[in-house]
Amino acid sequence: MRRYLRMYLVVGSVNCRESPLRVVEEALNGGATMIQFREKGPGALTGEAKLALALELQAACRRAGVPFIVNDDVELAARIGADGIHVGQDDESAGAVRARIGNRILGVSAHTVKEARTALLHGADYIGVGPIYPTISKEDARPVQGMRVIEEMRSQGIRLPIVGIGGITAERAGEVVRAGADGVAVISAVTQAENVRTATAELLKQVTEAAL
Ligand code: 3NM
Repeated sequence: MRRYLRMYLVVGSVNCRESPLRVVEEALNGGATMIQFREKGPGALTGEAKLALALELQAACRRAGVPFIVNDDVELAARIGADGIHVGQDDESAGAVRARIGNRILGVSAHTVKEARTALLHGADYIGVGPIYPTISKEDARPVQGMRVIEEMRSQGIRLPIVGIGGITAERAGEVVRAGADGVAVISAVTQAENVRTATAELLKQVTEAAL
């Protein structure tokens, strides 16, 4: 699990300046280790269009041998046979999701040590912790946490795989890993980059070097 979290791209059509398929393909070429389809925010696709895009992105991930995770939408994940699902604290309870998805990957957003412990009890395979820095990509993001929360989780004995999220750039990725994360999850640092492939590769490099 930990190696899938190194350079985890979270993406939806709303985040992309060009076709989401092209963004995902280029990120995979740059070494993205896992992809999450997060179709949220103003103008997000729904229904058949959302399904069609999910299938397109899933196919690209399969070609690359990289897990494809669906954010929040358990129905969609089940329908397409996604490799996993990521849920927040406000979404369907992680325990209920685990019961529905069997041994597929379950990711849960956790903001405190208590939420991390609960996620573990509910069978999470990893937790997403953030926002580490201010983010432009999530309207209802919680207050910025900084890296302290990751350090605190580790010092309190949370051994679950952790991916940091929120405002992470290549310059900041190393310190997130040194604080105790296994990798970084990003939207804008990759989707808004001039060159998606090289931006992804640089993030992966920073994480890998910091993990040594
Ligand atoms: N979840 P960017 S922050 C999807 O704190 C998401 O749980 C967050 O986008 C959390 O890399 C966030 O552009 C947005 O800041 C991450």
